[in-house]
Amino acid sequence: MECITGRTKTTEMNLIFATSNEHKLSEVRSMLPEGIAISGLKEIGFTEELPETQNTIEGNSLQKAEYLSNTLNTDCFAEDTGLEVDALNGEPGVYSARYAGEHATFNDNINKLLKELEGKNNRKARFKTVITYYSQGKSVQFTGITNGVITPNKRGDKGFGYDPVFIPEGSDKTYAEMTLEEKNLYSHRKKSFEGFANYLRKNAVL
Ligand code: ITT
Repeated sequence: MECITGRTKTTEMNLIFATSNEHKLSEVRSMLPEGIAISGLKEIGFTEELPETQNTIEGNSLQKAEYLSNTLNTDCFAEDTGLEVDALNGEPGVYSARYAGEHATFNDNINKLLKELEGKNNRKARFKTVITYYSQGKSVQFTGITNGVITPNKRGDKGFGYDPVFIPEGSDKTYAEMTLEEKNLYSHRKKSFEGFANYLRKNAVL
């Protein structure tokens, strides 16, 4: 497979992760099994923005992986993540990155979310990550979902995105109050990545 750009003497393989989000990159690096390394878009010198014009998380995940694979003639994986809030009919969902506008910051998006939820009792939400592995013209997807609630105010300064307002089920801390290791005990991204790693193992890629 082309995406596996080479094995070192210790049989480490390198997968291209089609993301320019450095936070996602560090999180995935913290959950990699033995024998696998990843390179982000910056590291391979790819500076173009990947298209994300689909209206589902699955669609955008596939679009990013397929675009990079076809452009560079290489195998790779991509992921798309969204926060689905019950009282907002599943919003911001696929639009999580630009909820408060095209160039919105994490804070802008959180402020908009908290405003939209003002006076609403139902604070249930879930993070959903869909990884697409695009290999030799074929795609396979792995989904990770974590249920939780949206807090009334921001708490914590770790992590990124909506982390300061999301408490996963089973914890009393927001993701932003957790170390990376703690976040990985609950993480939507970790769950989808585990599916991907199992697939690589089963298919004797790892
Ligand atoms: P790439 O497309 O380059 O991978 P992106 O930042 O555009 O990066 P998405 O389209 O998947 O990523 O946008 C998801 C947004 O959802 C992201 O900008 C964050 O605001 C938020 N998000 C994703 N994962 C998150 C997490 O683990 N914790 C909190 N917020 C998260």
